Amino acid sequence: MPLTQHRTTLTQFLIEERRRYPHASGDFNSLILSVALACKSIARSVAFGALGGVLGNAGGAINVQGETQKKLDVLSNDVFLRFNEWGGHLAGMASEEMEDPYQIPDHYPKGKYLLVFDPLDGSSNIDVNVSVGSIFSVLRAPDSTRAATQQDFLQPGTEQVAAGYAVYGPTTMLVLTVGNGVNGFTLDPNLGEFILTHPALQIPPDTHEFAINASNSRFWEAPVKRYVDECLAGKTGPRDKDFNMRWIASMVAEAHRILMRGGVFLYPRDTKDTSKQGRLRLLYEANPIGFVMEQAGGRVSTGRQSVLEVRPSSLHQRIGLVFGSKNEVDRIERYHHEPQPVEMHNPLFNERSLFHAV
Ligand code: AFP
Repeated sequence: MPLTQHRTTLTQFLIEERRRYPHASGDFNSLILSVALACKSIARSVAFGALGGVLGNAGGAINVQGETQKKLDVLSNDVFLRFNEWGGHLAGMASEEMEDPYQIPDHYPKGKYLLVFDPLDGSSNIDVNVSVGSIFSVLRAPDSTRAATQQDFLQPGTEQVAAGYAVYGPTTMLVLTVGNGVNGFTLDPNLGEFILTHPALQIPPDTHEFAINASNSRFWEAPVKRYVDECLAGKTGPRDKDFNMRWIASMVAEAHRILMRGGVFLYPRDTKDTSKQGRLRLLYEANPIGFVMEQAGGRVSTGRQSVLEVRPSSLHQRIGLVFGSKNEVDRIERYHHEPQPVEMHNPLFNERSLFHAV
């Protein structure tokens, strides 16, 4: 990039956004920049791969020639903690990698926000060099004068003040919403700066591309099976158009593709493990990705309702997740609300009556 060609950096973007809030203290911007710095550090570790002296997803920390090597997701969690604990903007942090919320050390000031994150999503892809990412969400702390409790984090996604992800792919990108649309920044490795390259991202409302792990099809509920079957029927079925299928098993990479060109992602609750309401986590996967999707004109649903309206009951709660092009998510929700075909049970095994309807 010629020196004379001006490009907006993430710092400039945040300062110009802040001018819309004259009374803003600047704490929020500092927090986002600390998160961005953590993502840059993780991007470097991911890029070095096996050369960097850390493990991918193989096993836990191991001792190699006296050196304790950490799994990259554990290391990424440490990076998020170290880069964000000192700034005085947080009352606490919560992560997929930590059972309980992280308490800000007493020698650092506490602040008015909560940071929730999945430090390395898709980590099972690390060893095979497939794109992975970090996901983050910013909430307001109910009381910034004390350490955050688990309850403080249990806020619906509508309460998020910012959210986004970094995707570590052919390029490293940071995608961010602060509640005023969605903007994409590409890391310039020469400058070490995130540069605004994708302003005001919008998801096309329609698509011909869906993403689901089809190996779970025997566990799907009827509305999901109906939706996928209609996509597979293509021009010969009720959708009257052919569809393409994708599955990267790295949600951040799927979300980024959908943000760039449309599509729909489904990881619905299913009957594979009825003790879980889905595979993906509500607080640090579904809510931040959902906030980005909705800010870009897309939608995010449990299949039955907006994910962002769900009041979390626990820090690591799982949830069924459908997001992407608005008209497809609307259709999937509609299928869940239509009367389901009643499976007449054999009266011999009914619990309550001979004509028990499902
Ligand atoms: P990992 O972080 O354990 O690799 O899981 C990734 C993920 O949470 C999400 O990013 C993928 O969309 C989904 O799981 C893949 O799940 P399957 O392995 O069941 O397809």
